[in-house]
Amino acid sequence: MLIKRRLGWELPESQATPESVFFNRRAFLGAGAGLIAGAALPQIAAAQGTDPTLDLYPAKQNPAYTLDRPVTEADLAANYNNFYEFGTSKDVVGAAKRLQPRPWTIAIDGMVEKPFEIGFDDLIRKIPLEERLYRFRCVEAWSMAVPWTGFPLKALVELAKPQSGAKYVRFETFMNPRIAPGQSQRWYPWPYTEGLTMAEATNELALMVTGIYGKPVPNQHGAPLRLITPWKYGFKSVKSINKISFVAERPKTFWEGLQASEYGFWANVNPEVPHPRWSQASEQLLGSRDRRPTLLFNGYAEQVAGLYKGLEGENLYM
Ligand SMILES: Nc1nc2c(c(=O)[nH]1)N[C@H]1C(S)=C(S)[C@@H](COP(=O)(O)O)O[C@H]1N2
Ligand SMILES: [Mo]
Repeated sequence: MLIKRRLGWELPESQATPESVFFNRRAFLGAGAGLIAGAALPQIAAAQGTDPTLDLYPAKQNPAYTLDRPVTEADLAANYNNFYEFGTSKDVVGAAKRLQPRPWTIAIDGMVEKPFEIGFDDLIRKIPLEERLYRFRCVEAWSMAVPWTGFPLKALVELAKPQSGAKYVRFETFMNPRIAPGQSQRWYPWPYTEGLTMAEATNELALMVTGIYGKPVPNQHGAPLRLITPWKYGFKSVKSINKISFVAERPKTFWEGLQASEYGFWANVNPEVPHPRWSQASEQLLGSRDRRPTLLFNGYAEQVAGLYKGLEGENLYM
């Protein structure tokens, strides 16, 4: 049980990992419990049926990301969700219990040096985790502020080794109507897909999330792996990802497929550009009477405004 089993499709670590990431990881393990304990703990956890990544939490907080508002209560965030695979109400906790986040394999394909699949529990140990406090703004004009745990998407892009022709990253959620009843509703363009330009994907803010409030991410928040792009409306932050593709053409996203006149590819937060059916000027903080003015790029203009130079002709804010 303590011997790490390597499945046929798994690359030896030194092959799959760029050197910088590989050496970071060794430094990371060396600083922590040590190589032997670091490798054994998850195996024991898996055998006991507990989450095999518990030993990675809580991760060290990155002090570069600070908030201008209180952190939303964990219970509130965990009980007010959008996860259409499990229903269109905000109360999906019960239905989402059917999601099985183990075993979980992520396919990396498209325009990469060599497509591969990787188990989530292997992936999470290839890149050091950190905690970040981010604002989060849903297109429906409510917002929250939460501590996410994860790693920069940029590190995963480096691991994937995209070819120069790759211009976009496309993310896909699992597809299984037997566990996700919403996926039986044929008028939705399942599976849920999202996309970013390469420049967006390699921006320091784009985070692959594995945890929230210092623990592995629970099902309703998108276990075991989701995206968080805090300068964009929440629907870009696709949950329960099992495929990441590097492509030349701009991917058609789930919400665009459903209603292109209301939900576009870019979806950058902008208080001055209303949704066709409501204003985006202010937002309701979850769990508070406080309505706040919405901030351009959700307050992250300094980090991301430069990504959109020369794209002024596009529908950047819906
Ligand atoms: N697969 C999937 N991802 C999704 C959604 C969804 O319905 N399915 N909803 C999106 C929307 S609209 C929002 S606001 C956020 C909500 O994330 P949270 O429930 O963790 O707060 O998830 C996004 N990611
Ligand atoms: Mo949303």
